[in-house]
Amino acid sequence: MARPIIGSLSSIVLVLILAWSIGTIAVRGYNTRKWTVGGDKGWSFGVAGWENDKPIQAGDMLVFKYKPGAHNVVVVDVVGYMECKVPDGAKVYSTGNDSFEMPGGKAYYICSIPGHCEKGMRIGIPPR
Ligand SMILES: *[C@@H]1O[C@H](CO)[C@@H](O)[C@H](O)[C@H]1NC(C)=O
Ligand SMILES: [Cu+2]
Repeated sequence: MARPIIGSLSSIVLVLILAWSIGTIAVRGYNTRKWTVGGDKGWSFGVAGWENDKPIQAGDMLVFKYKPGAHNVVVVDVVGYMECKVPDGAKVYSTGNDSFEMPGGKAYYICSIPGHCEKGMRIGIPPR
């Protein structure tokens, strides 16, 4: 017995929607990248500027790697970045392997251990 036409059509539509979803996820996964901040040196003194020539985009992951206890990571705003100031109540990440997904706008990260931000432990992305 032949299947009703309506049933076949909805099956085809379902398959198309599935294919589109898988394709979209695959393309997104392909386009997003994982960046180890500072490259081989990791999150360390003088890392500021590392970001300047990197095509980091929204959705990419930023991974901060460092020896736990030696440094930390705090998400700040542009003032915090420029003046090396940590906002009250800001969350301090300190596992030594802290990941952040790049938001759509600008993102700023500093190390809040006294003196470290001034010694180049700050990045602003995208740089321009
Ligand atoms: C760092 O964290 C990521 C996920 O957050 C994990 O996949 C990876 O194994 C971790 N690496 C180390 C060295 O702990
Ligand atoms: Cu530090």
